[in-house]
Amino acid sequence: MATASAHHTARTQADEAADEAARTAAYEVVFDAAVAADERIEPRDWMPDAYRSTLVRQIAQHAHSEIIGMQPEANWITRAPSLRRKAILMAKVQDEAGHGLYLYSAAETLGVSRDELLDKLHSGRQKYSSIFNYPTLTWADVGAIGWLVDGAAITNQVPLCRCSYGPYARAMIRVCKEESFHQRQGYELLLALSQGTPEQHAMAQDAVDRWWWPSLMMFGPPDDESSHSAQSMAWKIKRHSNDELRQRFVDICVPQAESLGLTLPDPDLVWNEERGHHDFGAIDWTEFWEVLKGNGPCNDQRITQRRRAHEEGAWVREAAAAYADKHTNRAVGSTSTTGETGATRA
Ligand code: BYC
Repeated sequence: MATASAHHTARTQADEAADEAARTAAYEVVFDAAVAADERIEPRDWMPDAYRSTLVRQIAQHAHSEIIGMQPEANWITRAPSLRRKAILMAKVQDEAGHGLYLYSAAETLGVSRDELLDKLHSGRQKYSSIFNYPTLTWADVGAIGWLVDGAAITNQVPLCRCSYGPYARAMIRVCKEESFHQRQGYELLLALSQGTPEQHAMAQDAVDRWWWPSLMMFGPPDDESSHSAQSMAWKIKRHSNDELRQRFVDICVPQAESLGLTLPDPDLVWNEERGHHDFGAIDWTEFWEVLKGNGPCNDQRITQRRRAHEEGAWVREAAAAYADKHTNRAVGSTSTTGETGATRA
């Protein structure tokens, strides 16, 4: 009897495994067809584990970049040269916090919590954009960040509005609108400096000299060294390769630099009639990989400040949780008299 029962159990397990494999294969067909038809994948849809983990990696990295990206510019809020500039800069830095929130929320739809993601950022297990490891040395850096860094971000993010994952694509629509506003304020700030005194012009040029190459690195490694691009493009998470977007950005910036009266720091930058694009000089990829390894000028400072902000914000999170508990308890307590469920009331 015992042997027959064990045999039966083994057969049942094998059957279940076969059923599971058949179900997964069927789900996969539906998923592939949705991606091929440019339909959106939504949180409750079946998706391959690797698709989910790629999205968590990219969206988390993006969210972390937004909140770490607040630091270099916040550095200038107290020293903005006028009330108008200060108000604009404060609004911009707050927008970046908002972008972080949209993105953490998009990541949460994939089954990870914000706490878990922040923990990974703080312990160095997840990345943020290389660009935010450079210092903001002068007021003109605020303009260069707006023009170049937000400009690069828009170039990268507009195609993400068509990303196959619905919540990420929808978050990008609003982010891109706000980023274009940021880009224009940076351009306007740099224009004012460029057309100002010789010292102001020199300050604007110096900022562009320092931010140009790191901005080109924001698009990620060259295509032949980009480990995730091929799969992410097949899944329509990414719509263009790193090099394609970098080229698009260079082509956009050249005429804008001319209008600004500033020079892009690349002697090899030249229009190539045959390609219909600008050729540009070699990027120092050693510098990029060093920054990713934690050896950029501000890596330690950025992560130390982020951890401190998180610790100092603990009381806010605790207060919010205590308030939510109180609210829920009150709602549950009132169930007996109203007949409503606590969950509905909360
Ligand atoms: N920095 O296979 P690849 C903003 C990593 S914030 C650091 O090409 P993928 C703003 C990459 O993660 C803008 N790491 O990767 C905020 C991978 O390593 P792992 C932030 C980089 O994902 C405040 C390895 O290199 N924007 O706008 O296919 C103020 C190989 O790369 C970087 C986004 O996050 C980098 N630059 O493509 C102002 C956009 N590049 O993960 C402005 C969303 C690459 O295997 N993200 N790596 O350890 C993306 O579009 C893509 O993730 C990337 C990289 C194009 C960045």
